[in-house]
Amino acid sequence: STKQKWWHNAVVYQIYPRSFYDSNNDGIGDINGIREKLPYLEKLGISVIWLSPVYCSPNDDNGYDISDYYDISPDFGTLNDMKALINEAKTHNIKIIMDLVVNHTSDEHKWFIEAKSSKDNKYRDYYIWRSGDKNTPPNDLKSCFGGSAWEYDATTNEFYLHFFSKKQPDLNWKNPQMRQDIWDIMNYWIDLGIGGFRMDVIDLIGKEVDLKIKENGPKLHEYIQEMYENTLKDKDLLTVGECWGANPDIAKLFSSEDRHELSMVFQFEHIMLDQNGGDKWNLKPLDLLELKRVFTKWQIELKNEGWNSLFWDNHDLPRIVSRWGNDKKYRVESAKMLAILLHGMKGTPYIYQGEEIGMTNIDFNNIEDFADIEAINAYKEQISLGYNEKDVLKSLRTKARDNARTPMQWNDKANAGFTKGKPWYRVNSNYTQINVKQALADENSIFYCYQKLIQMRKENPIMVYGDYELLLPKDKNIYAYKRTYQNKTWLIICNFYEHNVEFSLNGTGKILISNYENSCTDLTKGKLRPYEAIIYEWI
Ligand code: TEU
Ligand code: CA
Repeated sequence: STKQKWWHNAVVYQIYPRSFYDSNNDGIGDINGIREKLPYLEKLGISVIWLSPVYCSPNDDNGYDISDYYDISPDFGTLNDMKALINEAKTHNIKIIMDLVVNHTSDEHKWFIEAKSSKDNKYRDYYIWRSGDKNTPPNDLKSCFGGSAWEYDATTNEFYLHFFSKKQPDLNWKNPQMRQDIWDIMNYWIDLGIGGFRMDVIDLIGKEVDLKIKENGPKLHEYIQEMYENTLKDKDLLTVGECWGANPDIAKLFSSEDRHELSMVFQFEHIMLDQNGGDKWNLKPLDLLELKRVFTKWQIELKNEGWNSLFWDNHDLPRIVSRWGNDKKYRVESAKMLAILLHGMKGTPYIYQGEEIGMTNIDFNNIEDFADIEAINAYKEQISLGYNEKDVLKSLRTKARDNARTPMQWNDKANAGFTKGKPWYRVNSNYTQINVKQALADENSIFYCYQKLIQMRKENPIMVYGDYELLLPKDKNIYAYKRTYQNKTWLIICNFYEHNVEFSLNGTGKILISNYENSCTDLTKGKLRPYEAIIYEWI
């Protein structure tokens, strides 16, 4: 029943440009570095690059604080480099989607500089101001990066809102002129030939601060529909909204075709399963039954309406092989298992740079090893609340965003071949074993598993459109599901842990992909080795 779209069988690859590849040896990855690696990405088979922000930015939050949406940060190159990237990528059958960060700007953006200068400046209302006594914020809304969401500004004796750092003031989406300026930015990039947008924390733009509503505010969908009318309409772009507060009903509001909003959203329910409550630093072990429940809910709920995105990793999350795989004894097996488990589902898969070679979390010994504002603020806050430093460092090591942001490991030479200069951030010391050169030379590498999964998706409508059904729902070790389409059935079966397990289904399986040699084909007496994962055609 779904109308087919080009992005239904696409696989997206996320690039965090600062850490991808440095072409001029200043230690910072850049746009020309991405251009050099386009043949590598074409070989992997991806159709889309989601490029984390490359706009001008003072880098309080590594580019998620934008000071000019129309130009490129000198760290990354020039606007001409960017135009060349967009056009060159097309010759490799790759579209570029830009990160659209418009919940907030940098405090160094000209709108904010104007807004701050006086209460009657014409940009004042582009941001959210409230009066209050210098030492008493207007209310107790909190910033995601710790502390109050309100910052006192002495020039005009008022507070402004910032849901992230105080250098990221929130825009006031109630202002129609502000919204028009955002549509102009979007149309500028659309006209330069990009393939779409990833929209940063887009579910925050309908906030009602006096009611303390952050996510999913009353006017959110009205704004998105207005955006569609003014920018996306008739353009056939891929749009994906980052929505930490999404449940399936909300995702359908965003992604049902007849509502004219977005292609899909990123939901984070699975990502929050190894934490207690809303606090990512409060660790708890993953329960596989919960993971099965959450994924299955999303697969079923968006079966006929809306569209799923599928991801384990991004620049805000620890490395999946270290998180829910086994990055020691079974790194290769478990990385492939996680790939097969996710890519077998219905939706558009996203791969985060380095995931395709099984890059791992990094060792952090003390707080000086962290670079990210979120980690540094969380450390200060938790220490000041009296938490034990050992415990604080343990949760940072497990969850810090820095895990994802170490330089891409290209080869076993100095700095993993990322730069000949001094890398802006630490290289993981395991680069001599884990790197692209090694992966390309080994026909059994994680890379070729991803390559094959991407190819299978292009060739098999069942992988794109087949119905999903969970099997063995009570099994605590195995994640198994089937896909059915027209007269075909596929079985995807994964051992999530490091012990051998057995299962009993029926019939015979023809192996389409497996992370082991000689996987069993008699499904009445099934056996799986540590982290074994197989996609079968089910006969
Ligand atoms: O992330 C939104 C967001 O809520 C994250 O800060 C999240 O809470 C945290 O990373 C989980 O650990 C987006 C971007 O992806 C992130 O990089 C930015 O820092 C943030 O927005 C602000 O733009
Ligand atoms: Ca550089």
